[in-house]
Amino acid sequence: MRSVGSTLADFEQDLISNLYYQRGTTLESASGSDGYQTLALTVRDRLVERYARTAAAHYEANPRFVYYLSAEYLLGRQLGQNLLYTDTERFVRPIAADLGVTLEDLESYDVEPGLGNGGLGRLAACLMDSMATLDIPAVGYGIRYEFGIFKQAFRDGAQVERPDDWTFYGNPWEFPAPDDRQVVGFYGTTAAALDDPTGLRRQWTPGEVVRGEPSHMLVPGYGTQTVNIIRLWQARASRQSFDLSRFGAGQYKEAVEDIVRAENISKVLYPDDSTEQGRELRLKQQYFLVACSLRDIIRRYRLRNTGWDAFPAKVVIQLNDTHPVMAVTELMRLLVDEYKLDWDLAWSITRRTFNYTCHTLLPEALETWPVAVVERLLPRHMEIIYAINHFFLQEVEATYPGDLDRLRRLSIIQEEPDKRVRMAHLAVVGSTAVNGVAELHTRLLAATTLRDFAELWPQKFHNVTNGVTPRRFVRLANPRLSELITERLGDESWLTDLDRLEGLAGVADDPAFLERWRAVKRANKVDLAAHVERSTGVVIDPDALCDVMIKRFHEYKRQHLKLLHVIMLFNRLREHPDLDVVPRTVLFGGKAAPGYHSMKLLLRLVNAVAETVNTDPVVSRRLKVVLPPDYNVTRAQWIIPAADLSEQISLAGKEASGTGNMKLALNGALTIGTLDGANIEIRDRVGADNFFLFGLDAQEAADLRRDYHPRAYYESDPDLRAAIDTIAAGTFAKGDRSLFAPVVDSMLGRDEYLALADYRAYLECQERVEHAWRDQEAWARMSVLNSARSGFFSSDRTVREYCDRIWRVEPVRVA
Ligand code: CBF
Repeated sequence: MRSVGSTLADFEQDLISNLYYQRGTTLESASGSDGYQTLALTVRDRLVERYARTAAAHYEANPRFVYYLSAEYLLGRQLGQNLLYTDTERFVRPIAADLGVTLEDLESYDVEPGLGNGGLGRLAACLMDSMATLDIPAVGYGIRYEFGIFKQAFRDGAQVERPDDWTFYGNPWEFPAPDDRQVVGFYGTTAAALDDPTGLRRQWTPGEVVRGEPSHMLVPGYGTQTVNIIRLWQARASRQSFDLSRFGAGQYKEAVEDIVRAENISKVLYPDDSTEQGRELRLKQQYFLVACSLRDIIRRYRLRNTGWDAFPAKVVIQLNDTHPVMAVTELMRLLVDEYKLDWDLAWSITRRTFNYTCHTLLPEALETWPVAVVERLLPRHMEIIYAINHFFLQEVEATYPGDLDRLRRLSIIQEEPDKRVRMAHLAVVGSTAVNGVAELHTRLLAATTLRDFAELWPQKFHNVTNGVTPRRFVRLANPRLSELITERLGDESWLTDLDRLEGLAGVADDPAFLERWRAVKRANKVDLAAHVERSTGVVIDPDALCDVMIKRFHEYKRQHLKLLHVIMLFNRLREHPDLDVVPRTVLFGGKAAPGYHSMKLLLRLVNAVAETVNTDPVVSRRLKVVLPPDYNVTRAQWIIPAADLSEQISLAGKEASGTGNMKLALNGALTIGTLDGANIEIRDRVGADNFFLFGLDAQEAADLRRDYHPRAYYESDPDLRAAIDTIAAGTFAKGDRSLFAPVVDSMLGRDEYLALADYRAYLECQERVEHAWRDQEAWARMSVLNSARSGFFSSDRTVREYCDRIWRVEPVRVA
């Protein structure tokens, strides 16, 4: 086989031949999309070769593999990353220039696969990147949703969701692998297995069968030869599903019914679960993912191993939150029913194979499934859950004899108000290690949400603080800053050893360096201003403080607290047009779940405030508010390098970790934040003087919540009252008092996340921000120190911790 060459001439030659043989066109008639696809294929060829060598090295070494099971991956655009990782960008720029296009033109065709919602999916992508970079043998498993996270648009300020047909023009980065398809069953009946006197082995006859077809995306490591893969499953009907006779009889809809039902499984990311069918479809998706993946894991294991004893030594499966937790029961079913292992041995293998990462503290985010739904969809799995629970509760009873209350609390089955399977409990019972994603989160998990488990098995609980990949979120997102850092540190090794950023601290007092640091930020703000103008029509001032709140819209994250601050500024500037305030651009970015009506209304309010502020001739000179639509990984890469201030203002004790906070700090934004999630660790590292802290801590918040009266804050704080009254008066709704009344009612009536209690402290803290901003050199110094001391938040460090403490895997070098 001809191997790809490494020179410019080889690259050019490959481009021409891919254009010709793969796209079937010529230079003269190629479209922009042909240009992009050709480039992508040419870069991909370079990765394929490395992937082939990786596969061979892994086969040879037969190492312990990490299998990462995740319902979500937010990978971001692939072209820029793969050019960097193959060191071919230097070829492309001159070739593109000769052809009269820019790399940026070509990149605009690169569609990001939106196979996730937010932090959890992006974390999965960062960990996969770091595993490859650290030469860890790993495979990610996920679902190839036909439609990823919806595209957000605004109509009259309200969010409208448009389907994300991300593969419409074809995705050059993935390889279909139909030979590795799997068959998955649902519904049906179970019966006793004749050969099993214990009654623990049974036979399941599914009532419906679908195929899972994989394709894989390549995940290259940076600065190494390893290329791992993420395998994504798409549901297909079995071949017999097309009803030819019905079609012949003109019953076209009925003829394809089975096909449609099967393919719906991987149709969309997170089917709406407000209906019974939606809930069932979501569970079906989850089981589909784990059933396909486990069969594939076993297939891979058996390529080099025989018997089952070595299974936990060769296979470690990380459950990314509760979505893939049905894998615990599926592995038991495979081992006991299909491979005829005895229950105890199967359970010991299962428990030693799985680990579980919990990403939340919100009780409503810990999944539970109605027993009735599980029984119908996965009858055999429900039996297995009952059996696991039975043996587990015996263990509990032996440890705490007679403690019925504890049994009830620990049980995998919730009895009241309705019978449900608690997936987090199943995950903890079926795993060796359980981890939270930031120190506070892990501590609170063990003290509250999973307290009984932490008492029962303290050794199971670990903390692994999240991290982010510096390759995407510094090098690719912020080339100007990367160049300056490299120049200062002497080489690019900081990209794989992020603690080296500490070397910047030595120049944090050097005025010439600070000047250059500020110039980088300003240039990034000019770029951002162009993006913002293009997407919103609003012109923003690159010299204004760029105040950024980018994340999913969720009540606990408290975008409404930020908005109350904006409205206070608006009121002040209207009353005192000459007031000396720091010019600011407040940039929001984020989507609200389609069924999350209160947050959709809040988005609408943000847009309405933006419209009022930006068109006010007096206010808009000092304050701008923008909400560019469709926040995603690509847009994050535009916004983060330009941010001066990072808003991390969730109610303490609610944000598990946050990772946007890390990306922003690494790029030199200063954080204004509460003592929540990883903010605490960021503050510990960057130093209290370089972090704007405000608000209740987790304990104070929990105490206050017991007897909380938001109205009292409203009544005693004139600024707060004025801000809320401005909304209530219909100022942002052309006088309509009813449109945003639910926002006001929610703040005054319930204020679930104590925004009003934190309001005054937040305002005072914003005044400290203003004061600090007025000394631009001091601000730049703080900014440098934020980057310099955030090396800890590299996902390479996160992966190393998983490897050392949980996975116990070793790297395999690829020649
Ligand atoms: O751990 C990664 C992220 O996961 C979430 O986004 C999640 O979906 N549970 C959390 O909300 C974040 O705090 C966390 O950083």
